[in-house]
Amino acid sequence: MTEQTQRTRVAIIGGGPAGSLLSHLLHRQGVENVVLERRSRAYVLSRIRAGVLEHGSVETLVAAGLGERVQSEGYVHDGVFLAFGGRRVRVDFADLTSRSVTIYGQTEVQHDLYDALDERAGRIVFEAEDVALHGVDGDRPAVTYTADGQDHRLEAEWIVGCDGYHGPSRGVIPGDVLRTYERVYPFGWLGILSETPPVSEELIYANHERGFALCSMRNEHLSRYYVQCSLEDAPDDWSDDRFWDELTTRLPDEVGDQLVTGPSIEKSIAPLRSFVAEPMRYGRLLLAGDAAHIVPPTGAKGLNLAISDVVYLARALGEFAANGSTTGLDSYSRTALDRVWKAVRFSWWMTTLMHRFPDQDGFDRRLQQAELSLLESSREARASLATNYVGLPI
Ligand code: RFL
Ligand code: PHB
Repeated sequence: MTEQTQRTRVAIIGGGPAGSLLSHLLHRQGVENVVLERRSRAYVLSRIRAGVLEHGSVETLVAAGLGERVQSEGYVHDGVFLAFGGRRVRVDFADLTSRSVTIYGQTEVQHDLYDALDERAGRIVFEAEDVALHGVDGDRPAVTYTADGQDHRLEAEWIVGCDGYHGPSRGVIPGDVLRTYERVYPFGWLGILSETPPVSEELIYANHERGFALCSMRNEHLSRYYVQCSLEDAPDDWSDDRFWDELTTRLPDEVGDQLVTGPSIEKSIAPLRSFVAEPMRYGRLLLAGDAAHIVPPTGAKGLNLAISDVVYLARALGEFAANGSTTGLDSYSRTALDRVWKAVRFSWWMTTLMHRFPDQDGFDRRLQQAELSLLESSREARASLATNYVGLPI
């Protein structure tokens, strides 16, 4: 079979939020690019994931001409609640930071990105199989793949790995260069989506002796709830009734009493992990989003980090395309990792504060209670949480 060879400036592996936003931002600067996505469009659009956009993520989408739906259909939230010991503390983002977050599902962000790609007839290859990277340590890197039964070779100036945690990009960085840092948490999150009105207008993060719970939403008719569960559990172990009972138990009575239950329309379990790969550039390969780092969902940072990585990268690649300067590309890894590690710290801290750990003793439990009590009494403690939650500057 003959191989089809094509050239582009930037080859992007992975058409999730990181890859498709990067493609869009490059296109706006006139930088030609091609996205290779392993899955079908319908599959990518059906993945239920993140729900909270930081202030800076919304600004990025708006500045990129992608703001129409997020601004009209997203829900601006000026605070969240922390629940513990049968009571609730509100962290008032508007008062503490003059900023807010927006509830707008990752699925919707992905829809907007694919629609924008269609409009400008951008190049994305869905169901690209056997993607492999070549020559990233030289100046003529290439990606080979199979699509529609045909072998292809895509030559580029730069390759960007936006292929998530399991993608092939990170693996081409030699073992003596790549450093990884990891923490695996001894529990998972069981999440459900249900066509019921959310129990609270704002998110509630609950610390309870039976484990963590989170009340979130997608809109006024669609709720997203999570409970901490064992890693040995399967979604089938959790009937809807068992889920609602457990959630109600873990919430303060005044909230549990208001909970409207109904059949789940999606139910899944996600493990929790912190992971960072350094550096985020090797030769002509750049990594962005989950390909380089994973955070537990407790701080709602995963999608937002993918967006900030891509903002830095689009700037740096735009500069290279305009005048051949590698200044931004040379500092990309350092700049991105500085922000990544702050989000890793915040997500780890929120996770540690809010969950029940299997080996936790009385001392650990008292520390959690002291920290929650501090958040209740100290404006400065709440301000620190709020500053990180609404998002550090990009
Ligand atoms: P994605 O979204 O994983 O996209 C990577 C894309 O690369 C494709 N790919 C390949 N393409 C070509 N060839 C290959 N060999 C490939 N291998 C993989 C994949 O099909 C996919 O389309 O990474 P990206 O773009 O960096 O975006 C990151 C976010 O998706 C991620 O950080 C968040 O969704 C994380 N996350 C959550 N974040 C939150 O802020 N709040 C949440 O509630 C939340 N829930 C979640 C999550 C991530 C989950 N994953 C990854 C299992 C729940 C889950 C289940
Ligand atoms: C969600 O709505 O899916 C969600 C919200 C906040 C989080 C994690 C997930 O911290």
